[in-house]
Amino acid sequence: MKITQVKTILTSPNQNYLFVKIVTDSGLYGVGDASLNGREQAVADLIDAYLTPMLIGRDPGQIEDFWQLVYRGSYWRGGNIVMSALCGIDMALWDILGKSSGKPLYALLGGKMRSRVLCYSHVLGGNKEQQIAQASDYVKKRGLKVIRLRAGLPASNGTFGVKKEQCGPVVEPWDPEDEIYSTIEFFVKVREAVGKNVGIIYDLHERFSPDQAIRIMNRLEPYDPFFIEDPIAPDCPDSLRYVREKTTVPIAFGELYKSRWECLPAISNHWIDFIRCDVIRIGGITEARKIAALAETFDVKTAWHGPNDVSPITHAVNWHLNVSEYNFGIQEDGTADSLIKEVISGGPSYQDGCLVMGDAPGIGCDIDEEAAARYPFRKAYIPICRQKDESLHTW
Ligand code: KDG
Ligand code: MG
Repeated sequence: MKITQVKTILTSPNQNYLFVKIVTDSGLYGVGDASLNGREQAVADLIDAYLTPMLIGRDPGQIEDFWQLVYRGSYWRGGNIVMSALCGIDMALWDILGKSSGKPLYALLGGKMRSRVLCYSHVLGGNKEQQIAQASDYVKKRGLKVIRLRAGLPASNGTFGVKKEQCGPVVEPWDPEDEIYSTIEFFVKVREAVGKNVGIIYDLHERFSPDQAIRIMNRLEPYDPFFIEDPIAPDCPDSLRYVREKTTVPIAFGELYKSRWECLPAISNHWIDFIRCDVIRIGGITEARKIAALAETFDVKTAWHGPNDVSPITHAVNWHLNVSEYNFGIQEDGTADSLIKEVISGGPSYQDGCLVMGDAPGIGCDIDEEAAARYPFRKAYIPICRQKDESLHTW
C-alpha cells in the first residue's frame, strides 16, 4: 500500500479545528486531528509545504519510522506546531493500520483492559451561582461522578473568541492574589452542593505562582479534591517539586508538555499523580503510548487532556488509550459543541458517568468534507490575561 494524497482540512464549526486525511492507492484512508487552538493555519502550512511531500509514495504502515523522521530528521526538535502536525499524520496512519487489519485501535495497542472509561465534564455556567447550580445538575440529572471547575472563565465560554475575525488576542483581567480566596470559597460551595461522594477537579490552569498554589491547595485539603490540575506553569520543573513537597492534595499536570522528555522529571520523581498530556501536542498515538508506559513505570496514572477544542477524533483516540492501558486514571470529556458532530462522526458517547465506544476498525471516526466546507475557518487567537498594572499573566 502507498500513500497517494494528504489533505489538510481547516474548519470552524463554532471552534477552529485542523484535520488531516491520508489517502492510499488501496482506497483506504485515515483521519487525524492536528488542531492547535490559536495557531491552526501554521500547522496546516507545515504539513502542506514540508511533510506531505515526504509522505507521498510511502508505505503508511511505517508509523514509527515516519514519527522519528519528523522528530529527529529535521535536526531541530519538536515544538507545538511540529508536534501537532506530526500528531495529525500519526493518527491518520494508525487509523489506516486499524482499517487495513480490520481491528479497532485499542486492539493494536494491546487489547481492552476495561470496557468503560470514567470521565469528568466541565462546569461552565455564566457566573459562580450558575456554575454551582450546573454542578448539582451534572450530578443529579446526568449522573456524573466527577466534575471539573476551572480558574478564570474562557472569553466566550468554550469558543475562545472565534466568533469574529480577530487581529489579536482578547484581553481578560486576572489578578491571582485577588483570586486565591474566591477560588477556595467557590470550591467549598461546590463541595457543599454536590456532597462528599462526587469527585471535584479544580483546573488552576497554570495561573498561580508556587506559593499561591500551595496556599490554595493546603486550604482545599479538608474538602478532598479529586485532583488539582496544573497549579503552576510548567516552565520550571523545580517549582513542581517545591509545590509537591508542601501539600498532600493529588496533582494532575502536563497539558502544555510537548514530549516524553519534558514529562520525565515530573513522572520519575513522582511530583504528580496524573499525567495529562494532550495527545495532539506530544505528536500522537506513537508518543502517547510511550508516555503511558513511562508513567506506569513510576506509578503515575493517566488523565489525557480532552477539552472541546480537540475534536471527537482525539476523544476517540483518548478512549482507545484509556481502555488498553494499565494505569488509566480518568478521562476529561470536554462537552463538544453539537456542530462538530456534523463534521466528524463517531467517537465516544457518554453513559452513566463513563465513556463508551464501539468496535469499528481504526480510530472509529470519519470526516464529512462537505460539512467541513460549510463552516469556513476564521483565524482566531487564544485570549491573554493582564493584571491590574497591565502586565501580562499566563492565561
Ligand atoms: O485551548 C486551550 C484549552 O485546551 C485549555 O484551556 C483547556 O485547560 C484546559 C482543560 O483542562 O481542558
Ligand atoms: Mg487544563
